[in-house]
Amino acid sequence: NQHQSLVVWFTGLSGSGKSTMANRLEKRLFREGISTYSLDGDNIRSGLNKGLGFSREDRHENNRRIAEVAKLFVDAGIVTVAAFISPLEEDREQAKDIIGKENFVEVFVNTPLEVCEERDVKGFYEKARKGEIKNFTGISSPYEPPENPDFEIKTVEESAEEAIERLYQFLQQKLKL
Ligand code: GGZ
Repeated sequence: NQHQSLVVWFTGLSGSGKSTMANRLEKRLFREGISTYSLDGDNIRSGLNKGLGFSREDRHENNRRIAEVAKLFVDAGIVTVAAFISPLEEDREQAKDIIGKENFVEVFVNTPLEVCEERDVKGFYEKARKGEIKNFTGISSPYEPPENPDFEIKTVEESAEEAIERLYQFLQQKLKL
């Protein structure tokens, strides 16, 4: 089962649906017998990047280390799924440079701020509005939408199932399946 290894790099606001999409993509790839590994806040910010916060510098360093780790996984032949806000174009460009553009797929999970804030699954937006969380992306810290993402998912317009099927079809060529 020889295929190209790739990093599928999801970017989007907090609560946009990055983790849901990442999980579903992993399941879809598993069905094809493709080994994947997921990098997310749960396994990166709690360990390797413990101690990094949400200042511009810390986010930059967070994103840089994630890209370096993703590169190692790609070297090992694993399809790597990264789900981080990665709010700055410059930092996503750096990730692409570190990983190599031929192995990097940028997926924009495009959910409007109003929708993320309305859903407010974790209550973070409310806290951010009250000033209880500082530098919160979309509220008190910038999010730069990708200008030319490789792939875009508009979660208000299509179901997760449809989006992932479409993404899988798109990745098939890249994976040289
Ligand atoms: C944004 C924050 C913040 C601030 C805590 N700003 O929805 P979540 O909870 O589960 O995902 C968010 C996560 C963002 O971490 P990332 O490593 O993806 O961010 S970045 O790429 O910008 O470095 C959110 C939680 O951490 N969180 N404080 N101030 N999100």
